[in-house]
Amino acid sequence: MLRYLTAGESHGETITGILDGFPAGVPVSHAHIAAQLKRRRLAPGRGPRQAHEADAFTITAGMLDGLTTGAPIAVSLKNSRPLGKLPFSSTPRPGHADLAGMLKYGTLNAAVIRERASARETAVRVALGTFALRLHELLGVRFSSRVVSLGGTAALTAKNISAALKAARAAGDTLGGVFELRVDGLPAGLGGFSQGDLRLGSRLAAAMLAINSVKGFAVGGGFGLAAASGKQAAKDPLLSGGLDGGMTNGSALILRCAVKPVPGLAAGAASTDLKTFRKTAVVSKTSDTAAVFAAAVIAEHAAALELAGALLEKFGGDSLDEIKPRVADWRRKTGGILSRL
Ligand code: EPS
Repeated sequence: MLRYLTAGESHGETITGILDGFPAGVPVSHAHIAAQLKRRRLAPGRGPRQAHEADAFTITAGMLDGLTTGAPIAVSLKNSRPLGKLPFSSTPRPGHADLAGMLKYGTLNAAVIRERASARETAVRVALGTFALRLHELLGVRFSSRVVSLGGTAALTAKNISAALKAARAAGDTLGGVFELRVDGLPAGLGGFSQGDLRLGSRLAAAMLAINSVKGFAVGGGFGLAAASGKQAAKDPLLSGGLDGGMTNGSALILRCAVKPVPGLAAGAASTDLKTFRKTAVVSKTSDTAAVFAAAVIAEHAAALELAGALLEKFGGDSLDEIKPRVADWRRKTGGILSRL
C-alpha cells in the first residue's frame, strides 16, 4: 500500500514528508525534485513569500546511490525564515481555516491554525509526488496540466494572464480559476468498482479536494455531461474522461478542478476579533494573487501519488525491474483488444 504523511508549519523550521510503500530501483535525483518544486514555487500569481523561499531540501531516508531502496522515503524542506515565536492573532481571516480551526481546537490564536493549514505544506507533497511521477514516467505514463480559466476569463494568453494578475494585485484583490489535468498512457483497468471507495474517481476526487483552495472537481465532461443526451455522450468518448465504472478505460484521464480566489486579501477583509468581538479588517500581506497555477502543478503530483498506488495494487512488485515487464505484458494484452475497437 502506497501512503504518505507530512508534518510541519508554514513558518516552522522544516516541513517533512514520508512516503511509504514505494518500490525499489526507481532513479530519482535531487535535480528531479528541485525542478518540480521550482514549477510550484514560481507558478504565476504567487505572493511575495516565494521571492525568499528557496525550497532547499534533503532526502534523509529511502535512497541509496540515486535509487529508491523500497524503505520509507523521507524528505525534509527547510523554511528560509522560520519564526521563533508566532505573532498572536485572535482575528480569523474569513474563508481560511482560521475560524473553524479555532473553534475545533479551542484556541484564540488563529496563527496556530494558519501555520499548518497554509498551502506551504503542498511543497513537500510535490517533493513526494516527484517519486510517483518518476515511476510513471519510466512506465510510459505522462502527466500534464494547464490553467483553462482565470477570474472567469477562458481565452487565456500570457499577456492577459499577466495583466489580470497585475490588476488584481494592484487592487489588493485575488483571482480564482480552473485547471485541467491530463494523464496519458495509463494502463486500462486501474481502480475498481466492487466497492465505492475503490473507484478511482472517488480516490482522485479526495486527492484533488485535499489541495488547498480546490472547491470543484469534474471528470471528463463533468457538469456539462448533465446537459448532454445519451446519444451525444456516446459519440464523444472524451466525455468519460478516461474513467468508466471507477476504472481507467485506456483513454487519457482528464480532470478539471475549480480553485477559489485566495481569501487572504491585501486590501483587507471584514472579520471579528474573537477576544473582544469587535468588528475589524484583517489584512493578508503574504497571500498569493492566484493559487490556480500552483494548484495545477500540485495536482499533477497528488494525482501521480494516487495513481501510483492504484498501479502498484494492480501489478504488485517490490522493484521497478519487477513491475516493468508486468505492465508491458498487460499493455500487450489489453492493447490488442483496445486497438480493434
Ligand atoms: C498561504 C499564505 C502565504 C503563502 C503560502 C500560502 O504563506 P504565509 O501566510 O504562511 O506566509 O506564501 O504559500 C507558501 C508559502 C507556499 O510555499 O506555497 C496560504 O494562506 O495558504
